[in-house]
Amino acid sequence: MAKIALENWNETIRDPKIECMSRDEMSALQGERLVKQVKNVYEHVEFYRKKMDGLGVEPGDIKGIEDITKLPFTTKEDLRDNYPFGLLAVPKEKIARVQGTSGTTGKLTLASYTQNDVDVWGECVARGLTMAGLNSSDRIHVCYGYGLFTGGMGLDLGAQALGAMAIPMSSGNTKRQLMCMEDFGATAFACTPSYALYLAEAAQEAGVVDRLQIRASINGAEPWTDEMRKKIEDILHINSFDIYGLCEITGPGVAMDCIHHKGLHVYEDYFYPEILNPADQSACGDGETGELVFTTLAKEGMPLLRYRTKDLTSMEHSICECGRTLPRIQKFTGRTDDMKVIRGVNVFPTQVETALLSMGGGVAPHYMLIVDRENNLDVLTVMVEVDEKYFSDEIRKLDSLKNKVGAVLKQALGVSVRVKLVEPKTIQRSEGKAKRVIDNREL
Ligand code: DLL
Repeated sequence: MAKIALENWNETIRDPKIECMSRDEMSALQGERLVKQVKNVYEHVEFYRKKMDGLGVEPGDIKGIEDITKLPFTTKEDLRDNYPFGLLAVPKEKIARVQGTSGTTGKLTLASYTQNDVDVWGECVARGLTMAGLNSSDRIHVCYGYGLFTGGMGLDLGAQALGAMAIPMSSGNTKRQLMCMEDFGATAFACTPSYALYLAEAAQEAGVVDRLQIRASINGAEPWTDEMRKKIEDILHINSFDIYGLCEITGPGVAMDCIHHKGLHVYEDYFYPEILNPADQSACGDGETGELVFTTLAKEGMPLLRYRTKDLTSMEHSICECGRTLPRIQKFTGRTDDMKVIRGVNVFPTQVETALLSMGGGVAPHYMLIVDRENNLDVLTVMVEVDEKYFSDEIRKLDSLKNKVGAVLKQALGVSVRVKLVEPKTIQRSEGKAKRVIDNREL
């Protein structure tokens, strides 16, 4: 438990050449990488060749980063249509790792990485860890889930690239997390911000805060506020940092905030960011909110052109007090779709619908998701209408149906759900776009 001294913050830039590069030099580097990448995907990915042909754009038309607007967009639906390996730009034998996240229906969104992509990913996370004041002598307790989700593996790769010790705890079992944190002398930890606050309060309640050596926490994968950051910092006497990323682009390590907390620095040498007006895809100026769109400039396995993240934010290009010239994206104000992040897991209402329909009766596909935060942890309640045919006064039958729905939804979403069965025709029908989610968390 010792906050990192502020006078050291100017030493927390891992790659000053890149992170403090002048705008002209950065644009030249991005342009060079984009030209190569476009030629690469045109030659190796049928999907992009067709899309570019459809727009009448040839690789030769892309001469610099300013030509990016000539290129086609890629959406999560395109990934689904080409699932699992249709967007590879290399033979499958060259893929060293796959990672995944929820798709809009039953299938995952899958991303494939070559060994070089994995190394770049680790390097980007290591830049973030360095930005948080960590170095090779740190012991980083990772309580993000390990598995297809990129959280555990991403932070682990970052610790490895930094030369630090990774403690691969994965998620769950708070008591054990605290015990290991203390016993192993962890100096930093990484998890979702809501779990970080939960852990912090559990440490406080158990009276172990003073026995911990934690100096920093790295938190992301879901939206959170500055107030929440300050709460975590105050309880544990540490500095907490926001880390952003998405599986399709690389996982955590696309952007991270520095000690000044004036937005998250984007590693734009690898991931070129655009902020576009969702209505007409025109470019937003600095400070204007729009959809964040990324082009992977050097990815080999599954490169993506102008990938529409559906995350809403604004960007700032002014030089940060930390000296970095990397642009900063602000905390997210929402999404253009109805995806919710619940305990770090992306949940789409359409997944609920697909799962309910797969049950082959018992419930009607009329449902509502209600998200609350209890004791700093997200709770998802799904209200489901019971099918008229099945509606019965027998509590035993309804209880068994409720348990079945709960199990099916947990399986489909990857998070536990509270199920509330309601009578037929009680969930409000809408004439326009159905409102399927009520989010009571104040984010
Ligand atoms: O959540 C990667 C990650 C892991 C980031 C660990 C940070 C830490 P996905 O599962 O693909 O990847 O979900 C990506 O989660 O489009 C955002 O909507 C949301 N998200 C991720 N980081 C943040 C953040 C990982 N710092 C989706 N703030 C993204 C707000 C975030 N939302």
